[in-house]
Amino acid sequence: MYNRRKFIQVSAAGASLVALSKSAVAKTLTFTPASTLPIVISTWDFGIAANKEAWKVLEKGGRALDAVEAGVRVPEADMNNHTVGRAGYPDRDGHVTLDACIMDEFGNCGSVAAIEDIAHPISVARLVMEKTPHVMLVGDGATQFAVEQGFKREKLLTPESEKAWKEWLKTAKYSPVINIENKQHAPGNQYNHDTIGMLAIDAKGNISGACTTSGMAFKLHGRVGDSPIIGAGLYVDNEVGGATSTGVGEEVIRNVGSFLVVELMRHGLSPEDACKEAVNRIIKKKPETAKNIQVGFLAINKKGEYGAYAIQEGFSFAVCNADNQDLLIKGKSVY
Ligand code: SD4
Repeated sequence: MYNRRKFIQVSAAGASLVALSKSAVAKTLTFTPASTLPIVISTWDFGIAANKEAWKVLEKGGRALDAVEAGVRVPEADMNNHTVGRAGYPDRDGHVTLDACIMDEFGNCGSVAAIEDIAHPISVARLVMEKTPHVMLVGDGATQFAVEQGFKREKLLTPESEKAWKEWLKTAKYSPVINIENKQHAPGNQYNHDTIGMLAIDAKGNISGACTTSGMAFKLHGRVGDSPIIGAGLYVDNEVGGATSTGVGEEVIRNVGSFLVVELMRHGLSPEDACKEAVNRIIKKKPETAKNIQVGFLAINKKGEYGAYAIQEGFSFAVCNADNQDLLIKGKSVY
């Protein structure tokens, strides 16, 4: 999939002269040129198609919230994407359980976790935000709410996903072993990457974000990753910027990753440096674990400057604005 795309390496355009008044959290600071607004960015190469859908909203002067919802619905519907939405790989018991969250410029947020039988969890998350006094609904309650809101209830396990799961069952030990998914399948491979995290700034300068996934393939039933957790898989502060993550969610949750990235930007770091610092925090806390897993962060600040950083090579992100709707950028990484 990646070979079809021509990656564009972002240059670290010299050292920034910004001096941090707080602690010196990053040794080398990088600078990302400000982009034209509106803008939408998202994780992985399928982010290009998702961004284009979001762009239809943004170019007409629409709201970033509407753009990110429309954008991430594209991979949610994609029958070739086995890590997001309706064609996602199931858990160890053969259930497709989906996680998603959304956040707007006012700090409103909504989330669903381990929802089953509903193809567009991001839209359910938006309705949790807009129509309930809650932030998060999980499992059967989330499905019940979705059905009450008029969503179609349908079995999501596709024949292809079922085949992959049955294949996995041949060798998998049916017992909870830490990170067994990663021992069986290298981090960032086709089983375990491709969560979409999307961040947009509209023409009014307002920021929103969305994140949606089927989580780690063949996870324990009931496992929830970082993607639906506000502050872990996604965080937006309209004064500062937004961040989202992809990869092994447990490590992102432990470090409240996306919130951390936004707070680092608040204290003056560029988006790339903030992502790098969050990645380094994960590595520092669990160096042995981190060597063998993938986590990537993607961030944008209020000016439209963007950046990303990952533990392992192979992370990419898509950028779309008036100048270019097709940009795919190779994320920098520690290893
Ligand atoms: C999770 N973060 O459920 C998600 C999975 C993912 O790239 O992003 N994979 O932990």
